[in-house]
Amino acid sequence: MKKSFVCSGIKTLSLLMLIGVSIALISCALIREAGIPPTPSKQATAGIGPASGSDLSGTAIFTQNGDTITLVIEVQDASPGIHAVHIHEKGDCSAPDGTSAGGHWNPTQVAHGKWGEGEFHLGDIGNMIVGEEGTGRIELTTNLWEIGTGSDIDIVGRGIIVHAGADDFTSQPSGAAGARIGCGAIESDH
Ligand SMILES: [Cu+2]
Ligand SMILES: [Zn+2]
Repeated sequence: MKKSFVCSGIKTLSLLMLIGVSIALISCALIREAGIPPTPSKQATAGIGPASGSDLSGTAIFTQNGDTITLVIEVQDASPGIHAVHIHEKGDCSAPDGTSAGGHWNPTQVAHGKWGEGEFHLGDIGNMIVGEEGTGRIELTTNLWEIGTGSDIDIVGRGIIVHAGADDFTSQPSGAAGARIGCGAIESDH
């Protein structure tokens, strides 16, 4: 009687230990999975050069994580003030005034507007403030674009345009932002 009681105790203890070890192993696996930061799956960049006689230069970097793309645009040697920034149809900066980049990139065929409010072009990035030192930065995170998929909402092959003036977000078709003082073609990084 005593022996079998001890044996059943050991059996129960073994079972509990097995369950405990299993829980610990599963927990470790789950923690490890959750702890891995998502690696950037795709990136695209545009080197922004001067247009319409400006001295402006800069970069636009698109980085994708999962379904989300973060765009960071930085410019130097720009005139102080508010400058509209858009994605235009074509990654063609061959014209000195940047007009070769075409109109606003508008794959969803809606009215020009302000990003995130009502109707807006997928290229309507917004206004960038440039300080006295001539530098400006604008950041945007979205799941409305794709990188390198060849779809209608793929930003690769499009153009980044920086304007002389501010976007009023209402004038059609492009916000009355004035001359094009910066231009860059968006290219996929491999
Ligand atoms: Cu524009
Ligand atoms: Zn627009």
